[in-house]
Amino acid sequence: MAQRVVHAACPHDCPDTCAMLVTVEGERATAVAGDPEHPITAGFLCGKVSNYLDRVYAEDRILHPLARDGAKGDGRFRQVSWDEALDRVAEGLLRVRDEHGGEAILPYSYAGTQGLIQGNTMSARVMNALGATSLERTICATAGIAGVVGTHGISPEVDPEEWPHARYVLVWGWNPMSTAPHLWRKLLDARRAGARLVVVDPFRSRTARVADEHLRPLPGTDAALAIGMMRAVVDAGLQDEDWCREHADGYDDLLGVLAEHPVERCAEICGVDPDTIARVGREFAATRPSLVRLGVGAQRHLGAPAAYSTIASLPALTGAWRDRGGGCSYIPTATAAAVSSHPLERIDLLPGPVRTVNMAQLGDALTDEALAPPIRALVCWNSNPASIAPDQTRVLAGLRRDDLFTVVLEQFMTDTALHADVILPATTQLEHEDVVFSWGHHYLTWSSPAIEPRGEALPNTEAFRRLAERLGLDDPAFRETDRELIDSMLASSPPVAGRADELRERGWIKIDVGKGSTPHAEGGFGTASGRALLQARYEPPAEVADAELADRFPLALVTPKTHLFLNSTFANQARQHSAQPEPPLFVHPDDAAARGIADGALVRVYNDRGEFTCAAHVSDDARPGVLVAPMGWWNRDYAAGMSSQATTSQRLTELGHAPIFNDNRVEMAAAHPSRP
Ligand SMILES: Nc1nc2c(c(=O)[nH]1)N[C@H]1C(S)=C(S)[C@@H](COP(=O)(O)OP(=O)(O)OC[C@H]3O[C@@H](n4cnc5c(=O)[nH]c(N)nc54)[C@H](O)[C@@H]3O)O[C@H]1N2
Ligand SMILES: Nc1nc2c(c(=O)[nH]1)N[C@H]1C(S)=C(S)[C@@H](COP(=O)(O)OP(=O)(O)OC[C@H]3O[C@@H](n4cnc5c(=O)[nH]c(N)nc54)[C@H](O)[C@@H]3O)O[C@H]1N2
Ligand code: SF4
Ligand SMILES: [Mo]
Repeated sequence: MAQRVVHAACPHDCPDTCAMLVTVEGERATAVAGDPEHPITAGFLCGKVSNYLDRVYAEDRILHPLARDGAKGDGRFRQVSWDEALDRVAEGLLRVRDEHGGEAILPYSYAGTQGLIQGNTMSARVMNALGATSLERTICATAGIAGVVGTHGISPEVDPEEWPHARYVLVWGWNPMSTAPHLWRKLLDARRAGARLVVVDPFRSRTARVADEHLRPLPGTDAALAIGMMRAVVDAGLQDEDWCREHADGYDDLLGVLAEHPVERCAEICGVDPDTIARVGREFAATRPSLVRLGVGAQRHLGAPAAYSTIASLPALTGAWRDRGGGCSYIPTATAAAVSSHPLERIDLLPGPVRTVNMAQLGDALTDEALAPPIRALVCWNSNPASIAPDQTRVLAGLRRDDLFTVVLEQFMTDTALHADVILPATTQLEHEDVVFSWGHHYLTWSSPAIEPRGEALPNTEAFRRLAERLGLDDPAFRETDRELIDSMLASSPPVAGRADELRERGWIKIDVGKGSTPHAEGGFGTASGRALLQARYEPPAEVADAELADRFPLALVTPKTHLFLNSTFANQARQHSAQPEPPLFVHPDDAAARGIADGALVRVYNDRGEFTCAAHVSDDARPGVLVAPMGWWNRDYAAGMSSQATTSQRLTELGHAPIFNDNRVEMAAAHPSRP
């Protein structure tokens, strides 16, 4: 049979944004592989996505519109036609708008696909035209972005293709072996050439396990650790004063703050040995090139914006930006934002100003009786809030409200879809066209449809186009095709304008923002002054540092990512699930012994917000006083039907408005059979 190979892009929320090659025979995709030509993908896909065809062709995919036929959450639906489904959705949304105003409608979406077109384009137009509440989409990395941008401004940062030049790498709150396996290989290249790798993480993650050295601060105390390192740098005279005076502000103030912060005091706060802090600080300053690579994990704390500003100041203080492969990387904001779908959202379609609800406060938004107008309709795509939003007890209580009209566009029957009134079947990446950005490297990737949509599935854009028609929205904006959306986005993005053909033909192009291989050797920072702003501020975590709360809830809980799921995606797929069938809770032997908990025993973990039950893995992979419950499993995998998300908080950081998932106090006890 005739065989062809189609350029696609992994759409999942991962900094690696892999270029995929899809083999198609006749009507059917028969293989997916990483593009061997792509400098980051290097010919392989990760263990989450290498069997992507199992997802596309899964028997339990939602392939037809469904209408609820039972109580919310019990999973009884009946198949309906697209016509009937769209009539119901249009009728439901118009009724809510007429009775309570457009703001009673809440859109809810995140990065289920990172495709710029299937993300939030036609959907945004429809929501804007309805005058729906605006969703603040800051559930992931914005606390850290606020922090590093405060120090070095919008920047391409250190291109991962330059990382192999580094000879000292501080991996800070990042577990790339699981969460960015292709970027990880760039650090392996550096190691092969002799780099030392130091991981900063309370948990012995896969990455920490193979590092040369592992520092284990208490969650949320990273700023204290970084201040201790900077103090040791200055005590040893290893700072790069010339570079700082030429390219940074705040140098003298920084010295003043450091003078008041002896390493020993920092060590007490973060729980890392002072000699180790001082030595690692001096090694970082004395080795060239030296690189700090921040992860997303260390910024889920109340003090994270200040912490990320502080950590980003360490490589500036030591002049690390001078060298190829030296400096600071977190998210290359300059390249990630170079191609933006924001103008496609058409905020001009809004009838007037609307309120904003933060996506991490969905629980409150759905249950707060004082909210005026109340949320009466929820339209959800590219996200699974029943699993990934904090304070699950409140989120589920909201989703179960009988007076809430819920529409979910999905590929699978997630915990969120289970609560829908109407479910619309969504295509996978092989069935629609898109352009995918990266928040880890500097490439933009094209994704062609390889096969026809399965069943009656439709791309998000097409579902919203048809809905617009049902709603009587007749602006030409609601008839633009996906290709027209892509073309206008690329044409209005200067670094890629005129390169659409190249992008489509090769599958990917590198975004060049003109900063070269050492973007800030001579300053040129994205701050207003063009100079870096040196900072050293420790703002304590909300719960971890709360001594009173610690009396009742003596343990800190962190809920990082797990190896074979991507957030809650893939947790329902047979291969991935069978490799990690149960959610583990890592418990240090001392904490287990103090509570009479044996390895493998079921434990109940609780605080004032909620509780969950799962099996204890007693191991010093956990730090004393800190429990680790990787996230992503669906609720049915937990003994009592609630996940670790039942304990997490809806509180937000001040800068960046991000949730503080890893700033969480709990207690645990053996779970008795009578109390599952
Ligand atoms: N396999 C897999 N890959 C993924 C994802 C996934 O779910 N699974 N999710 C994707 C998404 S959306 C994102 S945002 C990225 C996230 O990628 P990462 O940043 O790697 O995410 P996490 O696993 O949440 O956190 C990394 C580490 O930070 C540690 N940590 C927690 N609190 C602190 C702290 O206070 N200080 C320090 N120093 N460390 C701390 C955790 O123990 C964890 O080992 O990964 C993406 N890739
Ligand atoms: N406790 C705790 N909670 C966390 C985190 C944590 O570290 N700890 N991390 C947070 C972070 S960093 C993030 S980014 C969020 C992630 O939160 P979400 O973005 O909600 O992530 P997923 O769980 O992957 O859900 C994405 C959903 O989109 C669907 N989907 C994929 N492609 C398409 C498509 O083309 N169309 C439609 N309609 N649907 C599609 C998938 O089937 C999946 O169900 O979770 C946050 N929650
Ligand atoms: S999830 Fe990440 S590493 Fe895996 S294929 Fe997708 S982009 Fe690549
Ligand atoms: Mo994320």
